[in-house]
Amino acid sequence: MVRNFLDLETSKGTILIFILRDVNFSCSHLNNHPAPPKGSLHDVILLWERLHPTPNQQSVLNLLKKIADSGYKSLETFKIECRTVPGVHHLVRDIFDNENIHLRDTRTGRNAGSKCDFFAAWEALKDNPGADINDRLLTPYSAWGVKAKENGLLACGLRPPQFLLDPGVFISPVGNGEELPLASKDELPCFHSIITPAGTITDVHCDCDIAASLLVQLYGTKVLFSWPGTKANRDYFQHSVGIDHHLRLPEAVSKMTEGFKFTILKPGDAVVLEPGMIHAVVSPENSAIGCWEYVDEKWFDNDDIKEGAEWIVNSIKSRGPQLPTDESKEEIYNPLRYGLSMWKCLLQNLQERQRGKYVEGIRDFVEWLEKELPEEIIETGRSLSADRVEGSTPATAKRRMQDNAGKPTKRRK
Ligand SMILES: O=C(O)CCC(=O)C(=O)O
Repeated sequence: MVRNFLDLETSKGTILIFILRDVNFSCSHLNNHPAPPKGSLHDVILLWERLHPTPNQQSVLNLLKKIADSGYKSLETFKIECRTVPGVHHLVRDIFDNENIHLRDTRTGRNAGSKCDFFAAWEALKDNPGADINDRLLTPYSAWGVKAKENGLLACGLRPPQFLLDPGVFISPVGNGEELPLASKDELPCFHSIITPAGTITDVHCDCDIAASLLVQLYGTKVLFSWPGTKANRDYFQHSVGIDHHLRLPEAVSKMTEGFKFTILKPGDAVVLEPGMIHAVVSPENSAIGCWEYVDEKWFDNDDIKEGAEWIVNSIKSRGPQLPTDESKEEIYNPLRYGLSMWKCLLQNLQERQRGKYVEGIRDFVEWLEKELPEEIIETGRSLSADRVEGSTPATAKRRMQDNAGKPTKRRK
């Protein structure tokens, strides 16, 4: 089946096949087409069997087969609306329009590589998913923190679901744990993507215990393994906090059974990663997922956020001065510092709009967390990338995002 951007640009017939086979975004010009079949675990296994049989690929293949035999539950997914179906050409433009993207060797987890390295392996695996990734010329790299730009994914007019546009929700305008000063709070929300070649397996990790992500599958297939941050799961996961490559996926699936979900994501599927959700993602084929990061005042209807924050603060502190080898002090606190900045922005918004219900609870939480984090972490913040969201303007950003969905985007010269 055709799924590359060169073919897309040279054959109208190919474009039609691509849309029918791969896409189930809710797009105005696609409304008359029947929904494509939902991806099954059987399809995922077939895709995975095509990969070069490294020990890691074999262990995930065995895991997929075990899950197929034992049955599984999935997270709730919903559709995201867009004006134009995202294609590889949007991803390519975003990759080149971002000066700094983060590239990670999918075999070692090391941050390294160039855009050339990324595309060499991406193209090789598209043509031949079974290519031997031990060949140094096709080491696969995943690209993450790739911000949507005007001629890239922003041109697709992806419409966030209504609940994200509520005034009690704050969507980060920076993404990826970057520094988020209060002065940036009215900038346009950031949508950024993670682009992974076939065979990518992430660590079992938790993005943030005090903020959520809304993930939107953009291209290809990804499979999400997830666990809620319950006491039992956290007790098990605690020793992996801040340590990359610590907990193996098969071990996590067999040991953390509480609330385990296995979710196959096809283009157009969206899913919420709740605060504190432990997860891992595997990519059976070249694929991309996009993300909005946010906080929501309604979480203060119960104590979960405070409890999650206490748990992670205590987990970090229990390590004493001896931090895990692959995280610096800044890095291990970064998700908390970043989440805290989002809560401060939301608090400011709520105060400006005189929405009183949750203000006191959020203010107490912010003050408490500020005392818990080392001073230098709060003061300096760590900037992971120099690139900022393009086209950001003050004040009406969120409303504009809603208004603009469905309208043509001005092209950049
Ligand atoms: O898309 C992927 O491969 C990884 C996504 C992920 O783990 C995340 O968004 O935290």
